[in-house]
Amino acid sequence: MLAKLAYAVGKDPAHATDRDWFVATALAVRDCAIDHWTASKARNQAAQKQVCYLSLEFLIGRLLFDILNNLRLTESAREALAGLGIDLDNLRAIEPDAALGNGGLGRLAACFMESMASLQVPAYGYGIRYEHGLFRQVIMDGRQHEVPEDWLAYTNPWEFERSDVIYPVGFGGTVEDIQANGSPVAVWRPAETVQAVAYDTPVVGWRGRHVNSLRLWSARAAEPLRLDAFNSGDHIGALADRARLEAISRVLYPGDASEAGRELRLRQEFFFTSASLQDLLARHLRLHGDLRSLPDWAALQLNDTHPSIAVAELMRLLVDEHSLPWEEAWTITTGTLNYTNHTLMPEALERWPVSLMERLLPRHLQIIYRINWQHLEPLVYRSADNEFIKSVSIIDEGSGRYVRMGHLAFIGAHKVNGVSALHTSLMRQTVFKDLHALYPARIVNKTNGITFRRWLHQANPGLTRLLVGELGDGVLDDPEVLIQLDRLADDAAFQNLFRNQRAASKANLVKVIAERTGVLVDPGALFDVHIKRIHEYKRQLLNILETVALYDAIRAEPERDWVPRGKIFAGKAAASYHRAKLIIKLANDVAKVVNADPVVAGRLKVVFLPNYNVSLAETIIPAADLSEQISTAGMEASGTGNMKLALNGALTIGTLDGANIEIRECVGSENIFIFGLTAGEIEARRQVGMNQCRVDVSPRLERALGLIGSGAFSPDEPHRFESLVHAVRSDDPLMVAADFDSYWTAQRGVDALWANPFAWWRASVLNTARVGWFSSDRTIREYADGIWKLPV
Ligand code: 26V
Repeated sequence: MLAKLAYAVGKDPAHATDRDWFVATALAVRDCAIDHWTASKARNQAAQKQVCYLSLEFLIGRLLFDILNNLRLTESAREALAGLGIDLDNLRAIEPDAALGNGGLGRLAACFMESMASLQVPAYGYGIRYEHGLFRQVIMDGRQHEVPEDWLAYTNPWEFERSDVIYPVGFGGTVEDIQANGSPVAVWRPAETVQAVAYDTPVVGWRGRHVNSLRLWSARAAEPLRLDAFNSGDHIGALADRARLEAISRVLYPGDASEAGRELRLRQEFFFTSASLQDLLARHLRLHGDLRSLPDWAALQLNDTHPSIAVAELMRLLVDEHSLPWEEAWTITTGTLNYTNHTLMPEALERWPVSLMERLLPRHLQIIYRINWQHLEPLVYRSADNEFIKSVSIIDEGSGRYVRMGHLAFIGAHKVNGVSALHTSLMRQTVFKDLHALYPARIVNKTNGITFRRWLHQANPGLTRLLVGELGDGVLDDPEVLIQLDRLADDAAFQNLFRNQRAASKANLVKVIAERTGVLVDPGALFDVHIKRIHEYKRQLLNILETVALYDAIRAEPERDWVPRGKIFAGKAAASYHRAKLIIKLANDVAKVVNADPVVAGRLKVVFLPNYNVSLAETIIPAADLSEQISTAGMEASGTGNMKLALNGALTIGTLDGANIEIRECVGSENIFIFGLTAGEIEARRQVGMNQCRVDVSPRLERALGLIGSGAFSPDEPHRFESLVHAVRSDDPLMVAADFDSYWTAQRGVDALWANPFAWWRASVLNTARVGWFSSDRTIREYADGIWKLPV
């Protein structure tokens, strides 16, 4: 550490800041991973099929404890630093989060990378090295403001720039058909070319047994500046091209939906997909010499449709650049690619205007047309129904012409998967119904998981020590060992120890809340936690309405023995998503009034914690008593926060949506609070048409809506929340009114269980005991077995 401080950071201990110590420590720890990394690469090359995980997002968070923990070095590092008068936990807090993702999809990619390394699955993660990750959320006067994030400002000690690994990526231009050896060949002449430069980060697996690489691409202009322009005096113009090209890897798109029509986004997608495929083919040729064996040696996973241009780009590389016949190239492509779908919401399904595709990727559009024709031709010949043909076509001609990226990915893939049992079955019944009829074996389910190393061992070391004490070291290696806790669920002494761990985490969270918001939450209160992106379908509004109704009820009968609650919200809204931002304002306005009201003091506190990110999640989750998973049924593909919270012993209050259904199967229906309409019931209502079966707004909900709508929480602007209230009262598309009463009743069931500590802590222990199945190690084994055909 001292040597790193001196020779890599260039400081002596007398002048070193905590940041200097962090960098020195990280570099020393990184050294410990390098030999494992080199050995792993040698093993990979030997004779193993490799996974390429293509993802526009990797929501990694901090890496110091990930690597220390997986190398089993945490305690020795702590001691070594203590000897130098440095506290490891202080250094931990200095590392900026690598926030190269928006939410669940990006975090899943990070969990999968960790699990693949831990299971010794040879894998490359491929993505973009954004200079600026997801914005920092600042709350001012209760409203969200976005501040640019700058994670690379003080160097990134984990990465290696590979200046020798560079690929050209073209855009625009023309396609010329020429004859070569008597056969036609398409030659794409791009109008401009940008270079993709590789940056590698080691991904250290459990006990250091295996280390994979996360390879992120950075955009660099081939020409640093146009000398002719510079020499003729146009100094700014000489640099303009460079700035424009390098903008590709400048910033993560902060929407959590695809935003078709944004050219830069399509450039990002093609940029990293093309570079990754070129890298894969170069490696394959080096090792195996013949591209026809690609499917035997590589399995590619497309994380959502963002990299789905890979279908056309792999065809282009094989046919145009490597001169393979079309049919052979198609066999290779469909034998190698796989696609994971993460949402069925129509607004979120990616489609690109044909005109944009034609301008930016003219050769790819030709290839897409040919793929589409080879896919539709048999249907046309057998005179299939016209509506059916339209619905399975890659080109959407409904109004305007668009390329449907989900269809492209589906048709080009060997397997297509959903991320929970319900979501996969809805894929078969809705968005991909007709494609599923054509390719009935293609859709498979792979229910999401989370890495227990980060979400239990690192985030909750106290609970982990308790578990190791009771169950032995094996619980660190095999999540299924947790099931042995079942027998301790009724043991009052164990319950007490379990409870003490929660109390310690709550005390810590109370401190963090006080520091960041000034609100003092009673550590003895039930911590009711709703943490995730702010989205209407996730129904933070339903929770706020219940909060207001509870506030109203406490004020009406302050003498009753109410269960004290802390309602804790956190999450970011997309910068342009006005209704989501208004929900944040409402949560803050309600918090202000409730927290200042002496009548409810000691019974109800409401908190909105700013800037939710991976690190804040690691602080909140171990302290949660109740986990809010209350999306409108059928809309949350899986959820993964639900798994993290249950693993740490929080009871779930939730709808029958996403993986909540499978969580209920594992923990038992008596250890979870389920409420609300099912996806099937909601679908039936929609069929009838909303008007015929409008729910009555119950008196309790009516009062809550009335308070919000009349400005009780926004006296400075009484109509501020009118639009939110109006939506619930009128067509209620997200079933907030329809589910309110059943949610209220479920919440009172929560109160009743809390009032019986033995029963509560029994259920809490059983949650931790029974969710071993949600380890991402299990998920990765299923991908390896069912999709990648790889031994694990
Ligand atoms: C985006 C949008 C945008 C427009 C409005 C609606 C909407 C809904 C969802 C999305 C998310 C896009 C993809 C995504 O992040 N999906 C998430 O993937 C997680 C990992 O599989 C999963 O746990 C979440 O349920 C799913 O929302």
